[in-house]
Amino acid sequence: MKLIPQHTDLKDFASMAESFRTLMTYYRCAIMEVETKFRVLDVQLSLDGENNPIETIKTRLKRPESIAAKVRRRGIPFTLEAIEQNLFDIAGVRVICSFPEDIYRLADCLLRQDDVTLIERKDYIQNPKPNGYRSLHLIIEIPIYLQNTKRMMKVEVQLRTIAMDFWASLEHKLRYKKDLRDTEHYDQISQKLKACADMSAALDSQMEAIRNQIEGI
Ligand code: 0O2
Repeated sequence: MKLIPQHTDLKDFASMAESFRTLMTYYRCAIMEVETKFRVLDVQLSLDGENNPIETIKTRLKRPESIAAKVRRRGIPFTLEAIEQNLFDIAGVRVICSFPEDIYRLADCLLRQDDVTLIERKDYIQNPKPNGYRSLHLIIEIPIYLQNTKRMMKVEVQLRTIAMDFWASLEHKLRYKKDLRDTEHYDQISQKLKACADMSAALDSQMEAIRNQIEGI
């Protein structure tokens, strides 16, 4: 179904808006499912005598304006089907961990669950972006159970340490505050941000080494 075809009358528009709202509700349900999976893993892993591996979980549903902007940018048709098939980050779950090792342990536990299908994995921890951005990104598909049916939904999961999240949040804030791309400051600021990313990576590995040393005592 076209989202907003030409010559749409008010009744058609209301029905399209309703379909969009329904789809967004399904994504919200998928977010709840994935968040619960992580909360369960957090509790269970802490039972094994370890500290809780998860510090925080943040979730977000992509805003309609951001969906529209991405659809336009990618040249995707403005239909609900095309949006669902092509945009994998409408539902987002960000899991903030204490240590890098926890990220991989949680990701493995999640992907071993038999109702979770991995669609795509991008490891920006092993292979950071040139600007220094680090995180493990997973696109997964999970079922949500509705009144009479089961529906498969895609969710983007980003796993990061506190240090990775600190850097990414500030970099995002600074980057979007002002478009510096065409200014003389761009290269210098990029270099400074990259240096901060390297420091945060070093901090992560030192804190992890201390944790492992303490656990070995
Ligand atoms: P928001 O509001 O966080 O969702 P795509 O999003 O698929 O078009 P790409 O590059 O294939 O683009 O996706 P990728 O690499 O998986 O990264 C998408 C998301 O990761 C971004 O979402 C950010 O959340 C985060 N991210 C990726 N690179 C950076 C970076 O350099 N700095 C920061 N701070 N975050 C980054 P959105 O859609 O940009 O925004």
